[in-house]
Amino acid sequence: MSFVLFRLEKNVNHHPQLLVLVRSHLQDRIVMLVDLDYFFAQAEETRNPSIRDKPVVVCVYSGRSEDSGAVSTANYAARKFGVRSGMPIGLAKQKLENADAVFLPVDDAFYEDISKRIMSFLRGYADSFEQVGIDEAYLDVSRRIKGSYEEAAELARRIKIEIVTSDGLTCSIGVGPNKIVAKIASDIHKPDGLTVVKPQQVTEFFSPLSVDRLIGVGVKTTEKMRALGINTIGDLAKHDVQRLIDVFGKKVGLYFHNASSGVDNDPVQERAEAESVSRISTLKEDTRELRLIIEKTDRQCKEIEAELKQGCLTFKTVTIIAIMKNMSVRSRSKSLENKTSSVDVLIKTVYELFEKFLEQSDLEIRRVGVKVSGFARDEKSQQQLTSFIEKD
Ligand code: TTP
Ligand code: MG
Repeated sequence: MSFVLFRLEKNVNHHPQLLVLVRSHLQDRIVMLVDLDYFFAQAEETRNPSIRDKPVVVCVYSGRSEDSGAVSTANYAARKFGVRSGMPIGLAKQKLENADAVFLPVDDAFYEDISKRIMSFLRGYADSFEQVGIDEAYLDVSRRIKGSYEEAAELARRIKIEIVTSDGLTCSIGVGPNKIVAKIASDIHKPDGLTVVKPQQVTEFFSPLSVDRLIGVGVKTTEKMRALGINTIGDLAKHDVQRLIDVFGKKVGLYFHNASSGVDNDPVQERAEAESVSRISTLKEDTRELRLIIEKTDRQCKEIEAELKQGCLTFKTVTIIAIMKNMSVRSRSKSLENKTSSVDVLIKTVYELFEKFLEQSDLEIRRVGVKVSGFARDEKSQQQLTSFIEKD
């Protein structure tokens, strides 16, 4: 079959509809997308339930001045005031003036711990599993539930209950015949949503939705589409595929045509690379002396570098972890301007983070750790759609 597909792809400029037809009949699958609701902010609510009814804004502080930095995410109470991910903290504060809002710094280590636990049991529910972000994963459940959408809905309900029971978090789940349908279904009734779209319902479900709901249709593409008279996914599906190819190129044009028709054969598959690599160890004695800490973390950085080399990975985020004398756990992170694999950059960043951390705390430290994350993906494994479509 792959041979036939290859031949068709080669001739697709002449017969694009053929490829669409072949793709749509390749497989009958049931795919689920599980996305945790307002994840970082909800995680903070579980740690401190007294903030649950207030607007909660989780921020990445740049440290240059008190309010410099950006909103990472906000709970739905804050979103009602117009607060959004990526917004400057100062602007979010203006919007929430007199709203008794809570502003908190991101605590990546805490969220990753929750995420790892949830992802690991989600993986157990899937024939194949693909985590696509800290709070989001696709599950192909076709075999497990023997192709029954009723059973898929039942499984989704069980998963929702399990996540609430284990970690006190709500999520939104979309169920459909492929990843594109599952993703849009999961987004449509947030928070705490469950939306099942059977194959025969896809056209009706997609038609009225705005094109920017499709992955890869950002601000610029939406503008271009509007100029072509395309506003809804239904408009896009009806648009001549050859004209889409003329405007957006072969790959992207075909992707838009297939996606808007609810056709997507992208498999759910485990992503090979780790999300983070870390080392943690106990100091010879409880201390606040930078030199003793750095002696330990320098070694950790070199071990991390060796592990990253094996996987040809570069990293973007550096986190230091300090377990204090009283066993409380603290962490500080820095996002680098550019991805790197340099151990010197790692060592320097860890040094700066600990230097600053020691100024802010007065307890002695018992254990220290270093973690790197935000890895670049191996170019060769990026054969999927997301590698060429617009991200904004
Ligand atoms: P999302 O799932 O996109 O957003 P969310 O979980 O906060 O909200 P929703 O209910 O709409 O799913 O992102 C997951 C986490 O990733 C989010 O909690 C914080 C982080 N994040 C950022 O740090 N910056 C960003 O711009 C976005 C979009 C997310
Ligand atoms: Mg989410």
